[in-house]
Amino acid sequence: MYKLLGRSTSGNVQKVLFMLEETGASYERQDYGRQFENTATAEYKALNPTSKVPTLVDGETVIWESNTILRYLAAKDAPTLNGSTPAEKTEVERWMDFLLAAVNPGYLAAFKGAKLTPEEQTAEYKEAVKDLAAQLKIIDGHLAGKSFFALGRLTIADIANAPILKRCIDFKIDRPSLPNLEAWVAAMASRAAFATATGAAAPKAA
Ligand SMILES: N[C@@H](CCC(=O)N[C@@H](CS)C(=O)NCC(=O)O)C(=O)O
Repeated sequence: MYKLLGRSTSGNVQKVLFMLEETGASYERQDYGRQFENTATAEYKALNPTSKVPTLVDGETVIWESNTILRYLAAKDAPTLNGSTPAEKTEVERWMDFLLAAVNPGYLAAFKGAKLTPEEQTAEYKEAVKDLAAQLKIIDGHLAGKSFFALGRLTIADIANAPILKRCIDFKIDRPSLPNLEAWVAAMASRAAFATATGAAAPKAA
């Protein structure tokens, strides 16, 4: 039985929940982070020195960094959720790295700035949102004619990106039309595992 430490409202915890729900793994989640004020303790830091969530405990093995957790769970429980050859793996994992390196800075800025009035928005905030829109446009172009990020099937690239990109398209920000990305988000949101992971009801099939 896996032990997942992290509050269910965290996008990075939701990635891991989505994965665990998709594979049907046996797990329990415990509330850690933010309002629970329990990640700065020596006990938690011994597991995860960053004091962030999520942390996954699998017996003696402790893993932090949500994308690393996804790679671990795929390798252990569901190898088809990653590529099988080194080349295939790059097709999957580049989109996980792109999420962290290219999307995340603008995502965090938009997330933190969501409650700002137009007068309160700084030039730095506007620049970050503009950059986020540019990164989302790249993803939209990649997803043209595709149902999944890579290999024509569900992989950890979709699982890592879904909770965060759903939030990105829901932000009330200035952005171009992103029809391929929106269709992909709708398809991810219709999966029971995603709905359970994010606490949202899955939209009824049309
Ligand atoms: N790169 C890390 C980021 C982890 C992270 O920033 N987690 C946030 C929640 S999404 C956090 O721990 N925030 C502080 C808290 O909840 O106490 C990962 O992907 O696991």
